[in-house]
Amino acid sequence: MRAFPEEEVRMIRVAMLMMAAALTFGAIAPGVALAMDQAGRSKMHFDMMDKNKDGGVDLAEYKKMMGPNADAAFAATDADGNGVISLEELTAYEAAHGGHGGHQ
Ligand SMILES: [Ca+2]
Ligand SMILES: [Ca+2]
Repeated sequence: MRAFPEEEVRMIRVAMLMMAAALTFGAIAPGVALAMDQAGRSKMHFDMMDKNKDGGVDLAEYKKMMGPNADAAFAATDADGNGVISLEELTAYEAAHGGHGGHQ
Protein backbone atom coordinates (compact mmCIF):
# COMPACT_ATOMS: atom_id res chain seq x y z
CA MET A 1 0.00 0.00 0.00
CA ARG A 2 1.26 3.41 -0.92
CA ALA A 3 -1.53 5.62 0.19
CA PHE A 4 0.87 8.15 1.70
CA PRO A 5 3.60 9.56 -0.52
CA GLU A 6 6.64 8.71 1.56
CA GLU A 7 8.93 10.17 -1.07
CA GLU A 8 7.33 13.54 -0.71
CA VAL A 9 7.73 13.57 3.04
CA ARG A 10 11.40 12.76 2.64
CA MET A 11 11.90 15.49 0.04
CA ILE A 12 10.22 18.05 2.27
CA ARG A 13 12.41 16.98 5.16
CA VAL A 14 15.54 17.36 3.02
CA ALA A 15 14.38 20.75 1.79
CA MET A 16 13.80 21.91 5.34
CA LEU A 17 17.23 20.71 6.38
CA MET A 18 18.84 22.57 3.49
CA MET A 19 16.95 25.72 4.36
CA ALA A 20 18.01 25.45 7.99
CA ALA A 21 21.62 24.96 6.92
CA ALA A 22 21.48 27.94 4.58
CA LEU A 23 19.98 30.11 7.30
CA THR A 24 22.61 29.03 9.81
CA PHE A 25 25.42 29.68 7.36
CA GLY A 26 24.03 33.06 6.37
CA ALA A 27 23.53 34.06 10.00
CA ILE A 28 27.14 33.40 11.04
CA ALA A 29 28.69 36.40 9.35
CA PRO A 30 27.67 37.23 5.79
CA GLY A 31 30.27 40.00 5.61
CA VAL A 32 33.11 37.71 6.56
CA ALA A 33 31.95 34.99 4.21
CA LEU A 34 31.81 37.52 1.40
CA ALA A 35 35.24 38.92 2.20
CA MET A 36 36.75 35.45 2.25
CA ASP A 37 35.10 34.70 -1.04
CA GLN A 38 36.58 37.86 -2.56
CA ALA A 39 40.05 37.14 -1.18
CA GLY A 40 39.86 33.58 -2.47
CA ARG A 41 38.81 34.75 -5.91
CA SER A 42 41.55 37.35 -6.08
CA LYS A 43 44.12 34.75 -5.04
CA MET A 44 42.85 32.52 -7.85
CA HIS A 45 43.09 35.36 -10.38
CA PHE A 46 46.54 36.23 -9.10
CA ASP A 47 47.78 32.66 -9.42
CA MET A 48 46.36 32.49 -12.94
CA MET A 49 48.09 35.70 -13.98
CA ASP A 50 51.44 35.11 -12.25
CA LYS A 51 52.66 32.70 -14.92
CA ASN A 52 56.28 32.51 -13.76
CA LYS A 53 55.26 32.23 -10.11
CA ASP A 54 57.65 34.93 -8.89
CA GLY A 55 54.98 36.32 -6.60
CA GLY A 56 54.15 39.37 -8.71
CA VAL A 57 52.17 40.10 -11.85
CA ASP A 58 54.08 42.30 -14.28
CA LEU A 59 52.52 44.16 -17.20
CA ALA A 60 53.26 41.37 -19.72
CA GLU A 61 51.62 38.76 -17.52
CA TYR A 62 48.70 41.06 -16.84
CA LYS A 63 48.09 41.70 -20.53
CA LYS A 64 48.10 38.00 -21.32
CA MET A 65 45.05 37.72 -19.10
CA MET A 66 43.38 41.09 -19.52
CA GLY A 67 44.13 41.90 -23.15
CA PRO A 68 46.51 44.24 -25.01
CA ASN A 69 44.73 47.43 -23.89
CA ALA A 70 45.04 46.77 -20.19
CA ASP A 71 47.67 49.44 -19.45
CA ALA A 72 45.25 51.73 -17.61
CA ALA A 73 43.77 48.89 -15.58
CA PHE A 74 47.28 47.69 -14.73
CA ALA A 75 48.31 51.15 -13.57
CA ALA A 76 45.13 51.42 -11.51
CA THR A 77 45.76 48.05 -9.88
CA ASP A 78 49.47 48.66 -9.25
CA ALA A 79 48.77 50.87 -6.28
CA ASP A 80 52.40 51.64 -5.36
CA GLY A 81 53.40 52.03 -9.01
CA ASN A 82 56.44 49.73 -8.88
CA GLY A 83 55.46 47.99 -12.11
CA VAL A 84 54.41 44.75 -10.42
CA ILE A 85 51.00 43.88 -9.05
CA SER A 86 51.19 42.12 -5.71
CA LEU A 87 48.49 39.84 -4.37
CA GLU A 88 47.57 42.55 -1.88
CA GLU A 89 47.19 45.12 -4.65
CA LEU A 90 45.07 42.81 -6.77
CA THR A 91 42.87 41.86 -3.82
CA ALA A 92 42.35 45.50 -2.88
CA TYR A 93 41.58 46.47 -6.47
CA GLU A 94 39.12 43.64 -7.04
CA ALA A 95 37.44 44.27 -3.71
CA ALA A 96 36.93 47.90 -4.73
CA HIS A 97 35.74 47.04 -8.23
CA GLY A 98 33.24 44.29 -7.60
CA GLY A 99 35.39 41.21 -8.08
CA HIS A 100 36.81 41.47 -11.56
CA GLY A 101 39.56 43.53 -13.13
CA GLY A 102 37.28 45.27 -15.54
CA HIS A 103 38.39 46.70 -18.85
CA GLN A 104 39.55 50.14 -19.80
CA1 LIG B 1 55.21 36.98 -12.33
CA1 LIG C 1 52.90 47.20 -6.96
